[in-house]
Amino acid sequence: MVRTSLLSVLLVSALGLSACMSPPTGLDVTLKHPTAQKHYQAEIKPLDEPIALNKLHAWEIRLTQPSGQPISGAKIAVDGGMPQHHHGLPTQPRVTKELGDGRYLIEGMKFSMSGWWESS
Ligand SMILES: [Cu+2]
Repeated sequence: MVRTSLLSVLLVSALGLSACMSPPTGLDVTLKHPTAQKHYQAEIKPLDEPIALNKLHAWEIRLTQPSGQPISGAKIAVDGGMPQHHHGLPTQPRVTKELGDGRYLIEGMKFSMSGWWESS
């Protein structure tokens, strides 16, 4: 099982950030990180942009060795939530397809509000 370090996604909808809390400054919102044990690199990207609130959408994750060699046959668990609200993802996204070249399709992702989301 591959566990990536936390990837932060800042979702700013047309409504702007919800008034309750603003995200911390200096947040790393790059979508490419080493995995927790630093054995692999993980890069995620949404397949539909801009990301719509409260709509299911898909992401792609690409796993490589530090050398750039793609990794096939990985088991990937998707989890996440909003650190400032102490709630998780509203859905249980999962990898549904291996796309080749180290890429995997993640379906069932949904953000229920704008703000700071983290996935691991
Ligand atoms: Cu929230």
